[in-house]
Amino acid sequence: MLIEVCVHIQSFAIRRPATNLDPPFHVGCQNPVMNVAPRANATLVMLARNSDVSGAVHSVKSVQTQFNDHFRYPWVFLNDEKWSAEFMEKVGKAAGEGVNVKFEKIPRAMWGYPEWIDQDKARRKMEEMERRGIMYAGQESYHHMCRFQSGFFYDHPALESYKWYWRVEPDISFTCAITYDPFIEMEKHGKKYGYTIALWERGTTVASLFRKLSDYKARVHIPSTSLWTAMIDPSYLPWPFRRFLSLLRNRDAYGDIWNMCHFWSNFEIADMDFFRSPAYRSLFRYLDEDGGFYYERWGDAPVHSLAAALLLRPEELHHFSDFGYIHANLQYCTHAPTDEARRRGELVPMLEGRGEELGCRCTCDLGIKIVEPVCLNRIKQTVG
Ligand SMILES: Nc1nc2c(ncn2[C@@H]2O[C@H](COP(=O)(O)OP(=O)(O)OP(=O)(O)O)[C@@H](O)[C@H]2O)c(=O)[nH]1
Ligand SMILES: *[C@@H]1O[C@H](CO)[C@@H](O)[C@H](O)[C@H]1NC(C)=O
Ligand SMILES: [Mg+2]
Repeated sequence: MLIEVCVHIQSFAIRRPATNLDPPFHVGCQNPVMNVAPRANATLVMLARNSDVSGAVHSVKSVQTQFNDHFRYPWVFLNDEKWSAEFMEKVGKAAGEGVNVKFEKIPRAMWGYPEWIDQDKARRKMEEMERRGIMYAGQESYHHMCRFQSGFFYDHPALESYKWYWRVEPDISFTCAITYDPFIEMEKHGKKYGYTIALWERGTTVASLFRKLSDYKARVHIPSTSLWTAMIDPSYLPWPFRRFLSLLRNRDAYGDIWNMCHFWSNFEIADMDFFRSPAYRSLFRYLDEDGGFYYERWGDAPVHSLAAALLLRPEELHHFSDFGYIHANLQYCTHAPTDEARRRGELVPMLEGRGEELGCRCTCDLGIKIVEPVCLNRIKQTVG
């Protein structure tokens, strides 16, 4: 049994490729800014409410200052309700002159319960989750939002004509200057999905999501990539006892558990044609019919992440290791504080491969928690 357990655990080890398949696109500052190539078929996208106006202005200013003043990609703002004059005026002004800005409404069919959902059951489950302290679970609109961001945004008429998007949320900041065009680089390097933060999801929000996807994977015969394996922690119980663990949440039918690692989707630069592919659409339909967007609180972050792990090759993902980023009370930082430096409030730049400095004119905020790179390290084993 001991040997069986060792062999089982060993089968989850990730074999690192011999060369780094996902180095940063550029290191340091590009001087002059690399904005002379024709623009990509791309747009910046923000989903927001009218009440998010000040956070939206903050985010737009940050993206404009660090990147888009030099590149002038258009913005699309999406809302399930009519935009207020105040939002359009303030946010439009933050984007500045010479940038195309659209304020769009989300069609009814993309936001709200599909007909097969038992709404009484959904409300009952939401109250139950709320009582158990699952954040936002009692808020119906949050569930609609997660479902929209999982399976509909890429079909919105205002986004249909674009291939690439950069998702921006209210109240985020970019803490480095971005002096090259990430869309062009993604295209050039055959990338489909880009992220900056990888972290742990709260298991209670998505109790059955991993099991459903794992069963789907078996049913439609999707082979395991190293990225899928990187999302799993093997069970230490020997066969045949292991499979009884499958009754617990976030486990697959064999009893192994999702390690809860996922990409934080509030920043994403991705190819919408990936989400529009028959493979992703059929995966989303399968999840949507299950009802977990309402009976549980499936977020679009774990859905995007596990779908990417299932359907993409590891080298089709890109870690924007040079994009310092703050969302709410967490950040990804290109500069690591050493103990000594922390006392003096100083930061030491992280070096990439050949000893070159990551990022350009980065300023990390020592007052904001830096996400531990545990998930990041596990995932990055798949590319080098
Ligand atoms: N139009 C609209 N946008 C929404 C609604 N609920 C959430 N959003 C947007 O969806 C995104 C995510 O919502 P947040 O409330 O930030 O949720 P979160 O990022 O999971 O959690 P936080 O850690 O609180 O930021 C933000 O861009 C919100 O503006 C809604 O009911 N209507
Ligand atoms: C942009 O991308 C979309 C989606 O792939 C495509 O339908 C459209 O034709 C592209 N537009 C241009 C100008 O290439
Ligand atoms: Mg948010």
